[in-house]
Amino acid sequence: MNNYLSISPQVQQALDENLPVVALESTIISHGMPYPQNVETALRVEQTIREAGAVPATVAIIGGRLKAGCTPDEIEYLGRKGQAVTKASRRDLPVLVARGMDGATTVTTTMIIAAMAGIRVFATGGIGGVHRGAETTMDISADLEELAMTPVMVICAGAKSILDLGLTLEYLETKGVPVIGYGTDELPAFYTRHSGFKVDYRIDTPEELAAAFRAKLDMGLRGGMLVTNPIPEQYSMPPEVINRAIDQAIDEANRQGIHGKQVTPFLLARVKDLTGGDSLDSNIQLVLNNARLAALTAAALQALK
Ligand code: PSU
Ligand code: MN
Repeated sequence: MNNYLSISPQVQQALDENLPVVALESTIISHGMPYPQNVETALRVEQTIREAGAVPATVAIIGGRLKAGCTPDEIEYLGRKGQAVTKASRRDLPVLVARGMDGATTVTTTMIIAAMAGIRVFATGGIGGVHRGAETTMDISADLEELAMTPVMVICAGAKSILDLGLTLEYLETKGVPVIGYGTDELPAFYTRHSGFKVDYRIDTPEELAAAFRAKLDMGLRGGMLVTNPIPEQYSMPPEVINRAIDQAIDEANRQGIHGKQVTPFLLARVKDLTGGDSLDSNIQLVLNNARLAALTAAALQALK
């Protein structure tokens, strides 16, 4: 525990009673979706986790405090402020905290704060990874480094093909991060169930996900585990539609010289606009799907203690 962490009373109680807790990120709220769908979705995701028998802990930085568990008012605040909230990765924490600022947590910082609070399972939409063209830009998300060092299981819907999925898998292999397909042998590509790339292992039950992660923790192996859960078939998008939008968004980003931490939010917003909101519906559904799996997995992990 440290002086900068604030665990909400509900989350603290759940941790004290060894109840399952699922962490959620806040960059998906501020930078990943438009208002008001972002706030509606964040609250629905929390409700889905409760219905599946776990306690949600939305993570954010508010007034310089690292929050494990946000109130609905805090979620509303982050959602309204949107891109005006600092997107906070690992390197942003020292100054944001010292200055008492707000920050929306990415996968990286959500993992950091979840681990500080003793939360082991985290659900989100998509992770950052190795960007296309990284051989010249060196744009590789800090999320991959965090997965290599922080003991939190991240349940996502794979990665968007705004990234180079093949290089992202290579990087995770180098860093020793297990990549699991939930009910699939193939890495899902966020909006679609297929990418053409194989995952390391297919696992079909929350109990086996929990057992694998428990074994990793017990062996003292550093780092997390990446679980990729394909979007439900009925919400998946035609690959040509989504890939055309992604190619155009990347082209625009290159022409406009977008770089650094702006790249991912720029691409997410452009893809959403170019697909006329269809991608937002898919995005919402896959997050709900990941939240359910995370709640069941967190419960299975508690049962092993
Ligand atoms: N990918 C998505 N949706 C998101 C993000 C990524 O499909 O909301 C967010 C997450 O918070 C992720 C972050 O951790 O973007 C990665 O940013 P970067 O690529 O700058 O590391
Ligand atoms: Mn980047």
